[in-house]
Amino acid sequence: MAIDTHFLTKLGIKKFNNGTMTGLKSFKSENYQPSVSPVDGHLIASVSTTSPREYKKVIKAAETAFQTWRMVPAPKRGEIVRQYGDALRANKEALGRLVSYEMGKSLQEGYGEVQEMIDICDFAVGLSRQLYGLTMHSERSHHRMYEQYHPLGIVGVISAFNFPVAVWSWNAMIALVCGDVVVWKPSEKTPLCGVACMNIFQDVLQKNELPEGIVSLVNGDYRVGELITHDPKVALVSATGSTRMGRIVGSVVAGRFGKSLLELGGNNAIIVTPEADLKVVVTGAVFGAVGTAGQRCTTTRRLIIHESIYDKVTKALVKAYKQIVIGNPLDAKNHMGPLIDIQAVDQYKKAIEAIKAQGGKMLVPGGELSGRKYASGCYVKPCIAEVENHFEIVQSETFAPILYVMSYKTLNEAIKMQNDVPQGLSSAIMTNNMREAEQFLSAAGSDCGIANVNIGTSGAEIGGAFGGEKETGGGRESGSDAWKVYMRRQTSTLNWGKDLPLAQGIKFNI
Ligand code: UN1
Repeated sequence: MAIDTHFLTKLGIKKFNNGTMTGLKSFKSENYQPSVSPVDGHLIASVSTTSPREYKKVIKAAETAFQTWRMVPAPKRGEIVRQYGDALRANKEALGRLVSYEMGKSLQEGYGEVQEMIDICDFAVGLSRQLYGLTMHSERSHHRMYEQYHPLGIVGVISAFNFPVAVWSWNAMIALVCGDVVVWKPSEKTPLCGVACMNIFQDVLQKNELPEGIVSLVNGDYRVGELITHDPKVALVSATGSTRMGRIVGSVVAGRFGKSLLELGGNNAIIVTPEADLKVVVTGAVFGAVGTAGQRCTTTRRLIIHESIYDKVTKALVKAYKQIVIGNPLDAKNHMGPLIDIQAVDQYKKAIEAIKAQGGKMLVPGGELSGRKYASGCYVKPCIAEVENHFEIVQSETFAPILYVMSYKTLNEAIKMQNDVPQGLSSAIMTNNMREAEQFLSAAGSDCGIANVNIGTSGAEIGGAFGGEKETGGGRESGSDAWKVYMRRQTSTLNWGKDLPLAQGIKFNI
């Protein structure tokens, strides 16, 4: 499989040039880390990693940049984000290809990720004029009371391989209009996506004669992440990844009274009622389970199907799975690309073994794909397993295209099953019955951060707050009022009278 990698040059990544270091171009690193494509197994480039000494310099530059950035009026900060959005539009083709090549998702989804970045830029530009606080009526005469939001300082973003550019943007674009500066550690599996985003942003900063420390990149494995989580200079740590990682990040950051925003594992289910449209069910479930090769935190992992339509729905799914074409994700005729690496293939195979050992039955068998087309060793078949919700393997998140199916008798029982997992990110119901839909969305319904009707569990828009409950970590990123996490709230009371009345009617005469 010969892949044209011209897009790398367009993004300022010179092949095999030992990579580009951080937003601070002056640094030279001693250590390099290879980025290998799961698509064809080729080394794309080696990227320099950040040493603890370099990390300190990055933080120093970020601190200095914050002194300037926090005093730039918010709508002017929005203007910088607007320019970044324009630069992304100009680079959508190249960046979308890089996402697809370095991460392995389909080209359509690679473009979709860049579109998600553009959308959040637009959202953030509007937000830059709407960072509203409330005003309150003071109980004291000639007093005015109001609240205002100020930037926090340095925001650390630790992102995962599966959305190598969009999730950083959700955080960074909002943080930037809020007046924060951003230090980003991308996944060590997709560092070039980080380098490319940074090159584009640094161009915008340079054109506007702004300090380069406003956004920077640190690169490396979990040890670089630890530098961020332990650093009291990083006011907010926004981390996306596994529940295991989030548990550590959350407790370390809480231990130093920092703020954290966690977006962790999901175990997302769709309830299919007898009043669902079969076409909507099949499209929603298959895209939800197979899109991004099952490596979204919003991936549909469980289908809870009413017993009266169980055979019909599972038959339709088995038929649809036969149509799925797997291969080079840069080729538009393939629906599904590879998993991220060989370790992920191992996890997938182990999960299938566990399903069988715990009493599950494969309706569509899985397995690793071999042959020249799949020489990277990262391609697998999407599979469907009939299970029970309480199985240990079903209760945990396997980042792979494995869809669990199970049946239910009453909607109460289905909702209980949907909620009966440790995670709480996304959920859906397929029904045309208003009562069923409203019950699912009620306080006695889904316990997840996202609850959809007649839509799959994945593919959320940026305008809503994104995140989930329980082991998903409780954080909210992206739209709605998620911006408030990136700012500190200050309540101010101003006395414009000539006396000093005390609150609560207290008298203190001297
Ligand atoms: C993730 O998998 O971490 O809702 C993010 C979705 C995408 C984002 C997923 N918009 O599926």
